[in-house]
Amino acid sequence: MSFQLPRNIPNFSDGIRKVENITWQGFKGGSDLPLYKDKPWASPLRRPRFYRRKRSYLILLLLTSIVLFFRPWVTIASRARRLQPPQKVVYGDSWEDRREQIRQSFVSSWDAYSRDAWGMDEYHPLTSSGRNMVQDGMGWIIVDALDTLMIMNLTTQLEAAREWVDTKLSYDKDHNVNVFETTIRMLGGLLSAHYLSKDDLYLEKATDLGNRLVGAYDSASGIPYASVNLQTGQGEPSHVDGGASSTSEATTVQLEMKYLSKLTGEAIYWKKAEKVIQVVEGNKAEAGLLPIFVHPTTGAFRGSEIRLGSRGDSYYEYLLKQYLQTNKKEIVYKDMYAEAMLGVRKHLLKYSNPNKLAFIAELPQGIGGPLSPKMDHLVCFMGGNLALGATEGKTAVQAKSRGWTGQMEMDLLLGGQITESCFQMYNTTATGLAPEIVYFNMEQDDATEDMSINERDAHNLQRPETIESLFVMWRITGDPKYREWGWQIFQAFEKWTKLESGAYASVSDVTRIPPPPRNNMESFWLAETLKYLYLLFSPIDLLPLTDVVFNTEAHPLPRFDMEPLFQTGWARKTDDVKSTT
Ligand code: DMJ
Repeated sequence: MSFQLPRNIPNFSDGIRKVENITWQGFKGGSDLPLYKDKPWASPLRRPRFYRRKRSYLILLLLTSIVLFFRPWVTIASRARRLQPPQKVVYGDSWEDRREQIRQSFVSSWDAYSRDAWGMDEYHPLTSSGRNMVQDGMGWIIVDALDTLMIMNLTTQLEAAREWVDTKLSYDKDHNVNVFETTIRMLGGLLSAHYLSKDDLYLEKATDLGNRLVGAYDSASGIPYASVNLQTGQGEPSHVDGGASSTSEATTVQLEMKYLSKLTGEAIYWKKAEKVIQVVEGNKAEAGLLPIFVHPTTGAFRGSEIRLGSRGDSYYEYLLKQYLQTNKKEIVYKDMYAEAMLGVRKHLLKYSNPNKLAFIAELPQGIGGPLSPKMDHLVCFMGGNLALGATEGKTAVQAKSRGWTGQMEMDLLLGGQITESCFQMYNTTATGLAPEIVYFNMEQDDATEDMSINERDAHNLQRPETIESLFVMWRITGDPKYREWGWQIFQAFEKWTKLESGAYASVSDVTRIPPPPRNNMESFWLAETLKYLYLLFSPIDLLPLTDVVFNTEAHPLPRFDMEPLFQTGWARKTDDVKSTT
């Protein structure tokens, strides 16, 4: 079968030639970022290479002798190693070769899934089996991967996937599903597939699903319940957390619902989604930083815990992206985003010791309470998000030519710093894979490690956030170090998460060699991690950041004009906006 490429998807081979001819004036070597971190051996404080090598041999000899002598008593004191320079780059693989290797990893993952668990919602690669979340499945893996199949031009695989969607996929299930996950993965996946292919099948399925999801918003406040029954449309409060919904879940459905309105001309999805932001904004959270639970009945926050990791993260992503989605007309979201980023700087941004890595900490008891130096890998989307907020999708060179402010410069710089810290979450472990959570060292002590890992947090689910930031930073700055870092991470995935069967699996401990595999492959491995890796090595005019917004599951959706169908249906009461300064 064939599908039509949208106008921004160029002929691949042409595109590759184009990107390799581009000269990134003003960004050679990332001159905006600290040199010693980019190129550890280029610092003027370092001694010449020959001396370093000799000294290294001596140190190695000494350490080997000590270890051999004391071996029975040696224990591993820390689970994260010292900061390392990025691994030596092996030249010879062109960007195009690397992109093809990433495509082959996708094919291998997809073939294994197709062989072992075709059509099932979960894939268990160790037992070569799968499981459905609802009877006969809801397309969890297939629908989430449709647009990656298109972007990678995998037409045979896409044909089978489309056939499954056409003949097997039904959302008419008497079953409760998570509203957020179903929206970002299924609705987002179908809408993106429609955007890229213009195939009406995907829009029909998306509209059917959207109609089943809207019932979730019929709460007293308009905040969606955590779950909804797909057959009855009845919302269901969370069974834990006092029935409260996650803040990030309630506020990360807007891009999908609004685009569905745009495509169908039906305002209902738009209004339901928009109302959620109006309600949370009405709580006037200090410094624009929202507690991580919100009650669907009252619309009030539950508790005071603040973080940009789980349950908080994508609220901040969708503020910015809602502003971008409707061609920068909805200033209300830009204002809220700017306020929140000031709040992040004032209350959450810290630098570790000894290497001053930037990280975004947590406030378990809210503003004014003690700070926790914990950072989820989930927070790593913030590197790219800050850069995207600074240039609004343009390259930094383009953005700096007009209306560039000090704040934008600072946000771009911070985006680079957070991305680097996230890269170090990979670069400092034995496997080169990041754990789920790290704790940064804020003490002024003699510690040699900037971060440590608790045993319970040492797993890796093949999450995308760091790769996502590397992709956005590369697109915006043109600094090739982001591609090199992405390549290093990809090689660690190849080395430690690929099974003999060709499948890829999560691992349970990134500090162990070899890391024990887990019997799971998340759908976002195909939908996000491999897609962002592929785009990192693709031409920059493939899905330009000036034309699309990626939803939080990496499904590209177009930017569009609201008029004449829709308008922002609410306004902030500016008098009430709390200052963060
Ligand atoms: C994905 O479902 C989305 O990226 C979401 O925003 C966060 N969690 C996973 C990936 O880690």
